[in-house]
Amino acid sequence: EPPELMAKFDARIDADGRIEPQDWMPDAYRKTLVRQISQHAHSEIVGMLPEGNWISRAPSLKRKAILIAKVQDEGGHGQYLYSAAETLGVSRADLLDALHSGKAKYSSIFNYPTLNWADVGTIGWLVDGAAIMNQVPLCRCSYGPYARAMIRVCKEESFHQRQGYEALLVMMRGTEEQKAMVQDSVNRWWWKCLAMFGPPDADSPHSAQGMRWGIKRVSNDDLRQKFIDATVPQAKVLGITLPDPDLKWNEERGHYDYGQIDWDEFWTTVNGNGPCNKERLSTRVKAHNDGQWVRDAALAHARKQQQRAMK
Ligand code: FAQ
Repeated sequence: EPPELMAKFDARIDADGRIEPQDWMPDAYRKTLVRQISQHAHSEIVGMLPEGNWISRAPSLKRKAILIAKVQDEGGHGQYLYSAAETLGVSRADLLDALHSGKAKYSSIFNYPTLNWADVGTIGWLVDGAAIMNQVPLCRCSYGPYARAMIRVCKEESFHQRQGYEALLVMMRGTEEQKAMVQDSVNRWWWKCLAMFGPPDADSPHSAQGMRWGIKRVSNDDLRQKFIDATVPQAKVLGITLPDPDLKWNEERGHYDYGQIDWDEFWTTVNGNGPCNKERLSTRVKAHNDGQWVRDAALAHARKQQQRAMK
């Protein structure tokens, strides 16, 4: 790498400046961003599936309209993120190939099933809640296009989080069966959401470099702790119990202590063997193949427009 360009890049990072697509950047920085942004894009697109399963079974017209809008937003987030990744010189088609062939990662959380209607509320409250906690610092990421995409994404995620929490509040004011459904749902999702923030800092190979480059602003463990501290009071208002006997306020630390996350189960899921990995991937591949005619038609239309403009 040319030393004078490297020095200029380092100085920009040290001054907390932004790197833009036309700027010189070290190869490893580019690769890290392509890895993270594409994994993030894939998560948004695969993340449409668990909740999408409930659109046809939503309990009212209002809930159905909200859920359709929410799932569409996630599709939109995937589009902004693929566009941000393309500014780094990779093609969307190649990124999608990597997803569809099972080579690319996406968030572990989307490999668990949505078993009851409360899961839709819990995903909004906890999964979108965890996503916001992780994404707000990414609005200050050193790579301009990613940081800017995150601003709009975070605004939409806030709506998602509130609609989920509100749906659960309504259920908690309902019948005993409804309350039990919410508790069952939170029991199943709580620990998986804590794992969304990634492995403990000591076992996170990319953290040190990501922090040095200003891609990561807050560590995996610090974000996890912030999420727990913010969520415990919300669980109290809701009237549910978080499924962790070790969850206790620690006066000295000024944070909640919490129990052990099952990292073996996390890695099993990340490595393709969670409860729904195969189903999610095959649904995604089918959706992509079924949409081929739309992409063909859009390209044919664009070609025609271009020919007309040249006449
Ligand atoms: N799942 O060294 P680190 C959403 C992998 S929110 C699967 O700590 P890093 C919204 C990691 O990739 C979810 N894999 O890595 C929504 C790496 O593997 P690699 C998406 C995970 O990058 C809500 C290895 O472990 N959000 O979609 C996970 O510094 C509701 C070592 O880890 C983002 O992607 C995991 N949970 O930190 C949509 C946010 N955690 O690549 C629909 C952007 C770690 O070496 C419905 N990403 N791994 O093979 C990030 O902030 C970071 O990439 C982290 C991981 C924090 C996820």
